Amino acid sequence: MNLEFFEQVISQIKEKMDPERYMHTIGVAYTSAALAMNYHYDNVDRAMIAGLLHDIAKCIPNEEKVQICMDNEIILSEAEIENPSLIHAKLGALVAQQDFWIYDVEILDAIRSHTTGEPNMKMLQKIVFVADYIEPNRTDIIPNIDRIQEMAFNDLDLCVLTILGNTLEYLKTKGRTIDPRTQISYDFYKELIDNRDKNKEAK
Ligand code: DGI
Ligand code: FE
Ligand code: FE
Repeated sequence: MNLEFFEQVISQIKEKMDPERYMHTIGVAYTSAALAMNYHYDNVDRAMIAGLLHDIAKCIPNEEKVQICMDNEIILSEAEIENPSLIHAKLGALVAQQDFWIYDVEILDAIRSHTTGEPNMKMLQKIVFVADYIEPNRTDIIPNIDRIQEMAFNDLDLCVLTILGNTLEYLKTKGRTIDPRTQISYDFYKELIDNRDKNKEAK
């Protein structure tokens, strides 16, 4: 572990974030590390860094988020224009590069996909996506969180599907716009789990 780099990242995120977001970030970092060890992901440090930086763009005011994307020729989807808070995922990948010199594609992809998910995610993307939802400092009230935390360590794909399903359900009850990426990710993992179950039955 490059301790100096970790300490630098931690002190910078603490400066950029409000205390609640900072607590959540530390929670996502250690939960990502725990999941990485659980699934024998080859690089626990990488998981920690991805967890530490996943919400790095969250505390940038929305108008500024849009402006920075325009300045950097980052194309925004309709859903992002309607809900600028969604932008923090792709913008986070840019900030990680520009301010933290992170060029590791696995880390950048994990930051980029952490809010909506993505079909066929790589291990680190799934780890950060799940850690973001289950980390113990989250103040949102999540139904059945104990069961989802347990599932995270036993069946990562099913856990991704469960989280996407809960998110869609939540967005529907709140009447919020659904980003097509969230729906596409759900459909992908639904089919994956359905096929897996069918194959199990056939055996
Ligand atoms: O940044 P965090 O709060 O830690 O977590 P996050 O990046 O997963 O963002 C959570 C919010 O994102 C949550 O309120 C649900 C919302 N979200 C996820 N998918 C969609 C979405 N919001 C809209 N409008 N549409 C989506 O498809
Ligand atoms: Fe986020
Ligand atoms: Fe988060």
